[in-house]
Amino acid sequence: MNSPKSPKSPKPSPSAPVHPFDLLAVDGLLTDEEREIRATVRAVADRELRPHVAEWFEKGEIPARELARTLGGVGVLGMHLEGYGCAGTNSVAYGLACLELEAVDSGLRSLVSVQGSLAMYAIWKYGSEEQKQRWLPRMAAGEYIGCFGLTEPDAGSDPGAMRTTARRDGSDWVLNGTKMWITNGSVADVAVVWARTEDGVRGFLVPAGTPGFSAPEIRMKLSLRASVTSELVLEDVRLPADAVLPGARGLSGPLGCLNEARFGIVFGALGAARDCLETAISYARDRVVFARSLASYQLTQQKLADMSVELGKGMLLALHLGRLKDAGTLTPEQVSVGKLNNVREAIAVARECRTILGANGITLEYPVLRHANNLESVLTYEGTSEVHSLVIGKALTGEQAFR
Ligand code: TGC
Ligand code: FAD
Repeated sequence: MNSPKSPKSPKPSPSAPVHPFDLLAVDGLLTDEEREIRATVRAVADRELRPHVAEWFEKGEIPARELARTLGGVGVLGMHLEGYGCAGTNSVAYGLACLELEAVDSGLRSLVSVQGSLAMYAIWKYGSEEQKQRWLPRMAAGEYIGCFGLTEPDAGSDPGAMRTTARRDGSDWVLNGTKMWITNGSVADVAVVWARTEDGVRGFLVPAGTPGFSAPEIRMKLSLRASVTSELVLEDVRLPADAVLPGARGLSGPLGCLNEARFGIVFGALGAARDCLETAISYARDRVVFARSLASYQLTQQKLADMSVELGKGMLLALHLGRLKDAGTLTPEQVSVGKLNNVREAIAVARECRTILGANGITLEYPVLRHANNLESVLTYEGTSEVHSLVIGKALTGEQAFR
């Protein structure tokens, strides 16, 4: 006997897509205040930054002063610091702001990281009360720009090999040396410069315009083009006794600042990845290949699924580290886990998204190759992947393998 035929059901229409960040419902782990801060930064980024960023990148020029004032106006410069005109938010909110800025461009997040987590943090943590009063409120407002000079032409991963010196001459200090790859350098009003002294590594505040100090810009970059990168040249730069940061002695001074900036990158890199993935999903849904939408093919869906999984895992990791930081227990090794993983995955996502966009993916019409190129810098600065692997290796084995 023939079984009755079931009525033919119509082909289901595609269901409403889920945003990759909503797959794991991570938003539910944020407080209302964190979500509000994120929304504010995202709105400003979409209104003031995103429409211009491709042009800035193409020209290799940004209106740094104007941007600093805009970002200072939103309150993101040194936003996780207390007092001195800083917003005093928690670390997760700061991370989310970095994420939204890096969703536009890593170079813009860099401006904020260097200002808030490196230059301002160094003054806030190690400076005298006078230094804090002089610099921090105007840096928080974006009226002054700061930079952080640690790396040298022959000392990057190994800052302990720095050659820049500061020697006493009466009560003055005299600085000589060259710093390299310094974000915000040519536009900075104040440079935090780390130098070797008789007493170990010390930090100095060098105001722009000090005789003997110059900051030539580094051009012809293929990455982080929407960011100012410079050399700092110090030729017999004479500074008064009170230019030294009293609270920092030894390499732990600058390395303590790096923890702050690396933390911002743990979140920030996910912003670049999110922007790439959103672009690729939207492109794949619209693009027709072999008579069907690119999004309907299993190979494409495999790519999108894998990338969404990494994005979700990265976000959970960032949030966990943020909660540890706010509880005051975050260790440098944990920051290394976050920086290593999230930047490595973000650059893999950016490159994979580029394949989905085909030839369109190589243009500035779409953000993906711009993000991928930027992430090459992010992979290198604030400790290369290799350095962070070695930090984790040391924590696991007790053996340092740096030297
Ligand atoms: P080591 O002997 O291990 O340590 C020397 C002293 O520093 C202390 N220390 C730390 N303190 C705070 N935070 C950390 N993460 C620290 N790591 C080490 C350590 O306890 C010791 O203190 P003390 O009191 O005993 O003297 O130092 P090492 O010479 O073996 O180097 C270790 C290594 C390789 C991990 C470190 O040098 C390193 O992190 N290298 C990478 C350099 C780096 O990341 N440079 C970044 C420059 S700034 C930048 O890139 C800005 S990019 C722009 C943007 O952010 O957008
Ligand atoms: P190197 O240290 O020469 O490393 C070269 C390669 O060797 C890397 O792959 C590295 O991982 C590997 N390596 C190093 N040591 C080991 C080891 N022990 N074992 C195995 N492999 C190893 N610096 C600042 O101070 N302030 C800034 O504002 C700043 N902004 C930057 C902006 C941009 C766009 C860029 C690209 C860099 C910036 N930097 C800044 C510099 C950055 O921090 C350094 O580039 C970084 O620390 C690496 O140093 P390096 O380039 O000299 O590479």
